[in-house]
Amino acid sequence: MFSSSIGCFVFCSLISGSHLYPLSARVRTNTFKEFKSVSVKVQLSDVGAEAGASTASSVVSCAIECISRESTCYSFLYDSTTKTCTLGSFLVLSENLGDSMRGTFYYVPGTFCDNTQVNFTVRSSVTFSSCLWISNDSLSYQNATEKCRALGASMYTIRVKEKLDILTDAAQEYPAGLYPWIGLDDIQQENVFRWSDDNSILNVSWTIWQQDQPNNDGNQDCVYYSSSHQLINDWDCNDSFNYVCEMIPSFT
Ligand SMILES: [Ca+2]
Ligand SMILES: [Ca+2]
Repeated sequence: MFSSSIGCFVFCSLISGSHLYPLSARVRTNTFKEFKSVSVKVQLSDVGAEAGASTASSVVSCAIECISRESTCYSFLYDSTTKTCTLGSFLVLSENLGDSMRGTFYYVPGTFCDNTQVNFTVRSSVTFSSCLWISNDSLSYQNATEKCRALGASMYTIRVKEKLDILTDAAQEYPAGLYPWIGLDDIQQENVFRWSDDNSILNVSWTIWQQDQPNNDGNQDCVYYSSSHQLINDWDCNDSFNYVCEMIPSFT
Protein backbone atom coordinates (compact mmCIF):
# COMPACT_ATOMS: atom_id res chain seq x y z
CA MET A 1 0.00 0.00 0.00
CA PHE A 2 3.01 2.26 0.37
CA SER A 3 4.53 1.15 -2.89
CA SER A 4 4.98 4.52 -4.51
CA SER A 5 3.99 6.98 -1.83
CA ILE A 6 6.19 6.02 1.06
CA GLY A 7 8.84 8.59 0.32
CA CYS A 8 6.33 11.39 0.20
CA PHE A 9 4.70 10.05 3.28
CA VAL A 10 7.96 10.06 5.15
CA PHE A 11 9.08 13.37 3.77
CA CYS A 12 5.79 15.06 4.50
CA SER A 13 5.79 13.65 8.00
CA LEU A 14 9.23 14.98 8.58
CA ILE A 15 8.43 18.40 7.22
CA SER A 16 5.66 18.83 9.72
CA GLY A 17 7.74 17.28 12.46
CA SER A 18 10.81 18.41 14.28
CA HIS A 19 14.42 18.39 13.12
CA LEU A 20 15.07 14.95 14.49
CA TYR A 21 15.97 13.59 11.08
CA PRO A 22 18.46 15.69 9.17
CA LEU A 23 18.08 14.73 5.54
CA SER A 24 20.57 15.03 2.76
CA ALA A 25 19.50 17.01 -0.26
CA ARG A 26 19.63 13.93 -2.41
CA VAL A 27 17.28 11.87 -0.28
CA ARG A 28 14.94 14.80 0.12
CA THR A 29 14.31 14.87 -3.58
CA ASN A 30 13.65 11.16 -3.91
CA THR A 31 10.99 8.76 -2.85
CA PHE A 32 11.28 5.12 -2.00
CA LYS A 33 9.88 2.67 -4.48
CA GLU A 34 8.97 -0.94 -3.94
CA PHE A 35 11.11 -3.49 -5.67
CA LYS A 36 8.81 -5.99 -7.29
CA SER A 37 9.99 -9.07 -5.54
CA VAL A 38 9.79 -10.54 -2.10
CA SER A 39 12.85 -12.68 -2.73
CA VAL A 40 15.39 -10.33 -1.35
CA LYS A 41 18.45 -11.04 0.65
CA VAL A 42 20.74 -8.56 2.30
CA GLN A 43 24.21 -8.66 0.96
CA LEU A 44 26.86 -6.46 2.46
CA SER A 45 28.01 -4.17 -0.25
CA ASP A 46 31.22 -5.00 -2.01
CA VAL A 47 31.95 -1.31 -2.07
CA GLY A 48 32.18 -1.22 1.68
CA ALA A 49 28.95 0.44 2.70
CA GLU A 50 27.21 -0.37 5.90
CA ALA A 51 24.13 -2.49 6.43
CA GLY A 52 22.30 -3.46 9.57
CA ALA A 53 19.02 -4.76 10.96
CA SER A 54 16.75 -3.46 13.68
CA THR A 55 13.10 -3.55 14.70
CA ALA A 56 10.66 -1.04 13.27
CA SER A 57 6.97 -0.86 14.01
CA SER A 58 6.07 -0.09 10.42
CA VAL A 59 7.52 0.25 6.98
CA VAL A 60 7.38 4.01 7.41
CA SER A 61 9.47 3.81 10.57
CA CYS A 62 11.93 1.71 8.66
CA ALA A 63 12.07 4.32 5.90
CA ILE A 64 12.64 7.06 8.46
CA GLU A 65 15.51 5.12 9.91
CA CYS A 66 16.95 4.72 6.44
CA ILE A 67 16.84 8.37 5.46
CA SER A 68 18.04 9.49 8.87
CA ARG A 69 21.36 8.00 7.88
CA GLU A 70 21.59 10.73 5.33
CA SER A 71 23.69 9.81 2.35
CA THR A 72 24.47 6.23 3.23
CA CYS A 73 21.06 4.60 2.95
CA TYR A 74 19.32 4.28 -0.38
CA SER A 75 17.39 1.11 0.25
CA PHE A 76 15.92 -1.04 2.94
CA LEU A 77 14.16 -4.31 3.46
CA TYR A 78 11.11 -4.48 5.69
CA ASP A 79 9.55 -7.68 6.94
CA SER A 80 6.09 -6.80 8.21
CA THR A 81 5.71 -10.19 9.90
CA THR A 82 8.78 -9.96 12.09
CA LYS A 83 8.91 -6.14 11.93
CA THR A 84 12.50 -6.38 10.91
CA CYS A 85 13.97 -3.33 9.27
CA THR A 86 17.19 -3.99 7.41
CA LEU A 87 19.03 -1.01 6.04
CA GLY A 88 21.38 -1.66 3.23
CA SER A 89 23.22 0.01 0.49
CA PHE A 90 23.08 -3.05 -1.67
CA LEU A 91 20.19 -5.42 -1.22
CA VAL A 92 20.05 -8.20 -3.74
CA LEU A 93 17.81 -10.93 -4.97
CA SER A 94 18.49 -14.39 -3.72
CA GLU A 95 17.03 -17.74 -4.63
CA ASN A 96 17.65 -19.45 -1.30
CA LEU A 97 16.47 -17.35 1.57
CA GLY A 98 16.47 -17.73 5.26
CA ASP A 99 13.18 -16.63 6.78
CA SER A 100 14.86 -13.71 8.51
CA MET A 101 15.66 -12.16 5.20
CA ARG A 102 12.20 -12.17 3.71
CA GLY A 103 10.39 -8.94 3.24
CA THR A 104 9.70 -6.18 0.83
CA PHE A 105 12.53 -4.23 -0.68
CA TYR A 106 12.35 -0.47 -1.09
CA TYR A 107 14.88 1.65 -2.89
CA VAL A 108 15.41 5.16 -4.11
CA PRO A 109 14.74 5.19 -7.87
CA GLY A 110 17.90 5.62 -9.83
CA THR A 111 19.95 3.80 -7.25
CA PHE A 112 18.88 0.25 -7.88
CA CYS A 113 18.27 -1.38 -11.24
CA ASP A 114 16.24 1.49 -12.56
CA ASN A 115 17.18 3.12 -15.79
CA THR A 116 15.02 4.56 -18.51
CA GLN A 117 17.60 4.46 -21.28
CA VAL A 118 18.51 0.79 -21.51
CA ASN A 119 17.08 -2.34 -20.03
CA PHE A 120 19.01 -2.99 -16.83
CA THR A 121 17.87 -6.20 -15.23
CA VAL A 122 18.59 -8.13 -12.09
CA ARG A 123 20.56 -11.26 -12.76
CA SER A 124 21.20 -13.81 -10.06
CA SER A 125 23.54 -16.60 -9.20
CA VAL A 126 22.39 -18.96 -6.49
CA THR A 127 23.31 -16.60 -3.69
CA PHE A 128 23.89 -13.22 -5.25
CA SER A 129 22.26 -10.84 -7.65
CA SER A 130 23.33 -7.83 -9.59
CA CYS A 131 21.62 -5.13 -11.56
CA LEU A 132 23.32 -5.09 -14.90
CA TRP A 133 23.02 -4.50 -18.60
CA ILE A 134 24.96 -6.35 -21.29
CA SER A 135 25.37 -4.21 -24.37
CA ASN A 136 24.53 -5.28 -27.89
CA ASP A 137 27.09 -2.97 -29.41
CA SER A 138 30.86 -3.19 -29.29
CA LEU A 139 33.12 -0.39 -28.10
CA SER A 140 36.70 0.19 -27.03
CA TYR A 141 37.33 -0.12 -23.30
CA GLN A 142 37.42 3.62 -22.81
CA ASN A 143 34.27 4.25 -24.80
CA ALA A 144 32.51 1.41 -23.00
CA THR A 145 33.50 2.93 -19.67
CA GLU A 146 32.12 6.29 -20.73
CA LYS A 147 28.91 4.71 -22.03
CA CYS A 148 28.29 3.01 -18.68
CA ARG A 149 28.90 6.30 -16.88
CA ALA A 150 26.51 8.08 -19.19
CA LEU A 151 23.88 5.58 -18.09
CA GLY A 152 24.55 6.38 -14.45
CA ALA A 153 26.27 3.04 -14.05
CA SER A 154 29.78 1.69 -14.01
CA MET A 155 31.54 -1.18 -15.69
CA TYR A 156 30.80 -4.52 -14.11
CA THR A 157 33.11 -5.65 -11.33
CA ILE A 158 33.74 -9.18 -10.08
CA ARG A 159 34.94 -8.82 -6.52
CA VAL A 160 33.02 -11.90 -5.45
CA LYS A 161 32.93 -15.19 -7.31
CA GLU A 162 29.15 -15.07 -7.41
CA LYS A 163 29.39 -12.24 -9.92
CA LEU A 164 31.54 -14.38 -12.17
CA ASP A 165 28.81 -17.00 -11.94
CA ILE A 166 26.25 -14.38 -12.97
CA LEU A 167 28.11 -13.70 -16.21
CA THR A 168 28.58 -17.38 -16.85
CA ASP A 169 24.88 -17.86 -16.42
CA ALA A 170 24.06 -14.91 -18.68
CA ALA A 171 26.36 -16.30 -21.35
CA GLN A 172 23.99 -19.21 -21.87
CA GLU A 173 21.76 -16.77 -23.72
CA TYR A 174 24.60 -16.11 -26.18
CA PRO A 175 25.11 -19.27 -28.28
CA ALA A 176 28.02 -17.66 -30.14
CA GLY A 177 29.71 -16.77 -26.86
CA LEU A 178 29.94 -13.69 -24.70
CA TYR A 179 33.17 -11.70 -24.43
CA PRO A 180 32.40 -8.38 -22.81
CA TRP A 181 34.69 -5.82 -21.22
CA ILE A 182 34.46 -5.66 -17.47
CA GLY A 183 35.67 -2.76 -15.32
CA LEU A 184 39.19 -3.95 -14.66
CA ASP A 185 42.47 -2.70 -16.10
CA ASP A 186 46.16 -2.13 -15.45
CA ILE A 187 46.35 1.12 -17.39
CA GLN A 188 47.72 3.02 -14.39
CA GLN A 189 50.54 0.63 -13.60
CA GLU A 190 51.51 -2.48 -15.50
CA ASN A 191 50.35 -5.69 -13.84
CA VAL A 192 48.53 -3.87 -11.05
CA PHE A 193 44.90 -4.44 -11.97
CA ARG A 194 42.36 -2.04 -10.57
CA TRP A 195 38.56 -2.03 -10.58
CA SER A 196 37.46 0.93 -12.61
CA ASP A 197 34.58 1.96 -10.34
CA ASP A 198 36.71 2.94 -7.34
CA ASN A 199 40.28 2.31 -8.47
CA SER A 200 40.79 -0.40 -5.83
CA ILE A 201 43.29 -3.14 -6.56
CA LEU A 202 42.14 -6.59 -7.69
CA ASN A 203 42.31 -8.89 -4.68
CA VAL A 204 40.61 -12.26 -4.99
CA SER A 205 41.61 -15.60 -3.52
CA TRP A 206 39.83 -17.71 -6.11
CA THR A 207 40.59 -18.34 -9.77
CA ILE A 208 39.49 -15.41 -11.90
CA TRP A 209 42.11 -15.40 -14.70
CA GLN A 210 42.27 -17.79 -17.60
CA GLN A 211 45.30 -20.02 -17.56
CA ASP A 212 48.53 -18.11 -18.31
CA GLN A 213 46.73 -14.77 -18.01
CA PRO A 214 47.22 -11.91 -17.60
CA ASN A 215 50.07 -12.03 -20.13
CA ASN A 216 50.12 -8.42 -21.38
CA ASP A 217 50.73 -9.85 -24.85
CA GLY A 218 51.50 -6.88 -27.10
CA ASN A 219 50.63 -4.50 -24.25
CA GLN A 220 47.21 -5.57 -22.96
CA ASP A 221 45.84 -3.35 -20.23
CA CYS A 222 42.10 -4.02 -20.27
CA VAL A 223 40.09 -7.06 -19.32
CA TYR A 224 37.21 -8.99 -20.80
CA TYR A 225 35.20 -11.94 -19.59
CA SER A 226 35.38 -15.04 -21.77
CA SER A 227 32.36 -17.31 -21.79
CA SER A 228 34.38 -20.10 -23.38
CA HIS A 229 36.72 -20.13 -20.38
CA GLN A 230 34.26 -18.70 -17.85
CA LEU A 231 37.20 -16.61 -16.65
CA ILE A 232 38.83 -13.31 -17.55
CA ASN A 233 41.70 -12.29 -19.85
CA ASP A 234 43.65 -9.09 -20.41
CA TRP A 235 43.40 -7.63 -23.91
CA ASP A 236 44.16 -4.59 -26.07
CA CYS A 237 42.02 -1.71 -24.79
CA ASN A 238 41.52 -0.38 -28.31
CA ASP A 239 39.75 -3.47 -29.55
CA SER A 240 35.97 -3.42 -29.51
CA PHE A 241 33.89 -5.76 -27.42
CA ASN A 242 30.47 -5.86 -25.89
CA TYR A 243 30.52 -4.53 -22.35
CA VAL A 244 28.67 -4.92 -19.10
CA CYS A 245 27.35 -1.96 -17.14
CA GLU A 246 26.26 -2.36 -13.56
CA MET A 247 23.99 -0.22 -11.45
CA ILE A 248 25.15 0.16 -7.85
CA PRO A 249 23.95 2.75 -5.37
CA SER A 250 26.40 5.58 -5.07
CA PHE A 251 27.73 6.83 -1.76
CA THR A 252 28.54 10.47 -1.81
CA1 LIG B 1 49.02 -4.83 -18.98
CA1 LIG C 1 45.92 -11.69 -22.36
